Amino acid sequence: MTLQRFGLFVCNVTLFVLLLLSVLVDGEGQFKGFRRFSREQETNQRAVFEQQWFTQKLDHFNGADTREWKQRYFVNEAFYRPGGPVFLMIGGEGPANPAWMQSGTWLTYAEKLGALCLMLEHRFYGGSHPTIDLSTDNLRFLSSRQALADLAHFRTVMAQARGLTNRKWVAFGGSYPGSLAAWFRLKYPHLVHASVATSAPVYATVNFPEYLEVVWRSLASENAECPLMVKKASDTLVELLKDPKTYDNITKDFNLCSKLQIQTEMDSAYFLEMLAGNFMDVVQYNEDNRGFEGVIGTNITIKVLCGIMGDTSLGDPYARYVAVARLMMDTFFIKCLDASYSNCLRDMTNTSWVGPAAGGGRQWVYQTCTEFGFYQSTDSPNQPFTGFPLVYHVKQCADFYNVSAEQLAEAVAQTNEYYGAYDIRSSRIILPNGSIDPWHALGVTQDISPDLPAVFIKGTAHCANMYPARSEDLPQLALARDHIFLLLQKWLNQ
Ligand SMILES: *[C@@H]1O[C@H](CO)[C@@H](O)[C@H](O)[C@H]1NC(C)=O
Ligand SMILES: *[C@@H]1O[C@H](CO)[C@@H](O)[C@H](O)[C@H]1NC(C)=O
Ligand SMILES: *[C@@H]1O[C@H](CO)[C@@H](O)[C@H](O)[C@H]1NC(C)=O
Ligand SMILES: *[C@@H]1O[C@H](CO)[C@@H](O)[C@H](O)[C@H]1NC(C)=O
Ligand SMILES: CC(=O)N[C@H]1CO[C@H](CO)[C@@H](O)[C@@H]1O
Repeated sequence: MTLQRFGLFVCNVTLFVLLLLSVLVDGEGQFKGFRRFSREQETNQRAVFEQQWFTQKLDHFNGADTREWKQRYFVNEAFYRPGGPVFLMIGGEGPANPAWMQSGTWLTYAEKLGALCLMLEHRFYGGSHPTIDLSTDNLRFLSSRQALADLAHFRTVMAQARGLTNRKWVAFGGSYPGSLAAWFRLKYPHLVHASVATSAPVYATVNFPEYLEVVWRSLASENAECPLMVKKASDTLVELLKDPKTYDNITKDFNLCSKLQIQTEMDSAYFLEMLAGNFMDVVQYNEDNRGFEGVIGTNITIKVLCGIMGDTSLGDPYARYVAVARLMMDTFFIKCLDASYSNCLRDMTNTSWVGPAAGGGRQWVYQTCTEFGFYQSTDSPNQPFTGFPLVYHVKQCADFYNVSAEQLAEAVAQTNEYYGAYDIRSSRIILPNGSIDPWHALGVTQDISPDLPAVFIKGTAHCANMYPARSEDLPQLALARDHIFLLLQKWLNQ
């Protein structure tokens, strides 16, 4: 129940947020999910875009293993003109949201180019269940490599079935699926002609302290005092946590579900990260247009949070920090904050498909422990928060999946070895990034070559260019969308 504002009852929203894929997933399921709204919407949309099911292999890398399962996908043929290209939207770390079959910038491109549009849900998320449960043993079939092989097989079979083998296929994705879009083109160049890899973290790293450095800068771009006030408040809270006599007050201040108990460093780190998560989420998605996905609370922006942090009538910076937490709880209908790491541990180790973290939290954190890291630690001095260092994140891998720090480090190194990290050797991949999105720190921010262009969007957040255009969009965002279109148009003529 922690940050159920994200619809997932998982710990550590921010991890998810991370990529959270924002995209396809209904908000990262986890983070942005706001499932209670999107569910209703999904039902309406399903009437138009029926979910369909595709037979996949459980293990693409073992010819002797013949087990199969059904993967969910969606089709929109409304824009297709015979001879046109095929657009493939890649699902990520949450349920694939059919809202994307109805709106989104990729559809405006599809309309102009006469493209057939497909969206494939990622294995282990949403309704795509390769195994009977989410036991750690079964999760070994969850990886980006298996996901890319799913995409390759789907691409091949769909092309044969629909006579699209000679059409040009273009992959789209944002956040983690953005990385998959780049890697799909990289690893399967014969199957995909071009990719748009939005807000894609292509460099895997166990420790990702730069995330919070960008949060500092993004808050400061609103108002130089703002991150200083956040830091003051966070420091005050850390001091209070040293004295158990303050716990009754803290419990009341933040409306905790039960009296605060700090027995281990994990308990305090979990609580501190949850509160910092309010700022991380808002910065990552500042002023975007996720509302079309059914996401609520998109009017809580950096400006709103910095307004509260600068409002002396609310009391000292700590009192303003409390006000921010209260605003988030009200906005997302959270009755009380569950600050207990042991509850988080209980939820994250529940292996049922209907369990409390099955919306994607258990699966995504598994991927971070076995492929990517991406831990948004407080290990840098140039950021506002204290108290959730790398060890806290690494310990979760052991607690949830029995993955050691050494295994984690080796897995992350292997990911970079396999995909090449920043050194992408490919062509026809567009790499957009937003300057206030903390994820740009792991993305490609400069053209690698004329054929691997970065598209820099000053002042926008995570995946902004993928959402449907609005009249209030920054001019540079509108220009970026046009620029991407022109590149695609050019490449489709090659
Ligand atoms: C708890 O809050 C009350 C009211 O603000 C304050 O008077 C009291 O000193 C606080 N208690 C502790 C232990 O900080
Ligand atoms: C955000 O929108 C909701 C619903 O329209 C409204 O109740 C709330 O006051 C708004 N919050 C802010 C900070 O603008
Ligand atoms: C896992 O979650 C489900 C659904 O909430 C619940 O029924 C089940 O008892 C949980 N399993 C364990 C082992 O806690
Ligand atoms: C955890 O992993 C270690 C080594 O990888 C293994 O020896 C041990 O049996 C595992 N423990 C559990 C509970 O699975
Ligand atoms: C914030 C950031 O890293 N922006 C970069 C995005 O990519 C462009 C290249 O197109 C760079 O100039 C920006 O510095």
